[in-house]
Amino acid sequence: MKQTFQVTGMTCSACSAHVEKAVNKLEAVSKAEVSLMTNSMSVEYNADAISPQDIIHAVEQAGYGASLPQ
Ligand code: 9UX
Repeated sequence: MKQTFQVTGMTCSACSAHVEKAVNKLEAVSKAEVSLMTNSMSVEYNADAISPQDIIHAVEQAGYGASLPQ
């Protein structure tokens, strides 16, 4: 499935690359695209294998914040 997240804590373009890399590293993720402009991230992943919380955790492990859109 495809899910959009809000991302916090990114200030430069290397930040967005870090977040993208951390999420793309997850086995169940086929594509993660981060936008620094809109502080958002689009993720295509296998929902049978991981949950949005797992993706949020990966972002947090990389030193940033993520949440589902309000
Ligand atoms: Mo840029 Mo982001 O120098 O954690 S990589 S601020």
